[in-house]
Amino acid sequence: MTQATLSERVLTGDPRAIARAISLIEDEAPAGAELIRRIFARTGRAYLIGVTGPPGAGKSTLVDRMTAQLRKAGKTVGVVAVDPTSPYTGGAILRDRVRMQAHAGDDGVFIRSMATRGHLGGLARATGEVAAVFDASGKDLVIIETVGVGQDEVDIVRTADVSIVTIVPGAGDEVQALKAGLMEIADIFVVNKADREGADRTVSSIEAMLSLHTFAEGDWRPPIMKTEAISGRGVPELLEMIERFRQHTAATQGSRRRTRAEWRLRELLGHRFLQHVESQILKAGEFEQILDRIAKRELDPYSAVDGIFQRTITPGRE
Ligand SMILES: Nc1nc2c(ncn2[C@@H]2O[C@H](COP(=O)(O)OP(=O)(O)O)[C@@H](O)[C@H]2O)c(=O)[nH]1
Ligand SMILES: [Mg+2]
Repeated sequence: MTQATLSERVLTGDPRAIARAISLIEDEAPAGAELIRRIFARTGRAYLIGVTGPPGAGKSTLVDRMTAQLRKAGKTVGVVAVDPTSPYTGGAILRDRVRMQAHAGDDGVFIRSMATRGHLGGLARATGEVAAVFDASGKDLVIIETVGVGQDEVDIVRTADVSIVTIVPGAGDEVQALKAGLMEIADIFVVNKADREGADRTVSSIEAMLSLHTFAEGDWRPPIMKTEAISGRGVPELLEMIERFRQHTAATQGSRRRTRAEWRLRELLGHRFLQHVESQILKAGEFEQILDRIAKRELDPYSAVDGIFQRTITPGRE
């Protein structure tokens, strides 16, 4: 498949072309960047839903239910699931195979798990690009599932059009964790596994946290929804709430997308610069030598960066 035909086929929604495109992105192949260039003008139509929360909260189950419900309403959906913390990556991928099976033969759904290969910054970038592929391929909605642990995952979700934070009953720790950061990114809270004891208590503790925050008139106050992803209970209400949020933020969606563009631009630029430094400026092994000197306190990191930066902007200088 040539680049031109690949991008054209992605734009028609061809699942095989989408799969190929995602592999190029995952491999960080130059062809992946070229593909993004070709499809970029056709992105920006899909609505991006970020779903985050601790491992085991039921995010994947919930996303499946949401997908099924959206399909019933005639919407097309792309799902990208990222779980870098899972020691069972093999298992996660296996589960996602099962998830894909459930939608086999339906071109209106595409589900993809992202492998991590150890670098999270790259993962955040790749997730955004996979979302762009789904978007360009004509999917109405793109759901991004990530484990809410690190800054990168939080960044991924923060830049979605709507961010959903999932939590499970009896999770005192998780509510603590929410305070530490997830709290500020939630547009909608979901207490999943509402069939379990303590769901109302969890709702109350989130409510208590929210009450510490003052919302100006007209501000969106994050609602707290209860769901049972296993049975699907509460999922239609959640989708309705997403729609309400979408309407509420219609006027500000542009600035949110601009923030997303800014974040991606900065990230890409930083990545490109670092790549250039590592491959063109530093000699083989020099990065490690600098690290060693910093570790031994012979060199401070600011001076190290100054030196490298000078060499980068004035090539030929040692
Ligand atoms: N009791 C109960 N279990 C659930 C519910 N939703 C998901 N689970 C189970 O929780 C486990 C983790 O679900 P999964 O979707 O993989 O969680 P993720 O790690 O957040 O993606 C699985 O065994 C699910 O069957 C629910 O509403 N109630
Ligand atoms: Mg999952």
